[in-house]
Amino acid sequence: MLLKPLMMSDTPEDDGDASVLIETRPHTKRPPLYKVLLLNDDYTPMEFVVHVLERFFGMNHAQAFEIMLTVHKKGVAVVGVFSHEIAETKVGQVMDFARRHQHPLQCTMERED
Ligand code: TYC
Repeated sequence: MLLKPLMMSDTPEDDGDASVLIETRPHTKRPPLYKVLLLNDDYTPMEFVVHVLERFFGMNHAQAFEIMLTVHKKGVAVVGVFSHEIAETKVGQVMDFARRHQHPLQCTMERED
């Protein structure tokens, strides 16, 4: 919210555009973050999912295998949290890579609360 400081000369008519605006909001509003989710399916090979997690999410093999198994067992897992632009890029990269290899792997994003 922007407030114009009250001046001695302030009147309803004195509303000039030379006045100083003061930012009164106490905290800077941070942009929202987005969870990138990987979904299970019955056909994508486990090794392919592990490779995706290593390639696009910077996980080591053990981390990638663990997350892949979580998705396999639970149906979905968060594989990273990013700005909107980075999350969109990751989702696009995974979806393109899966399609190029003819696997039905699905990746989506969801705004964090
Ligand atoms: N369920 C798959 C299988 O049994 C493996 C898999 C894991 C697929 C994670 C997708 O996001 C996924 N081959």
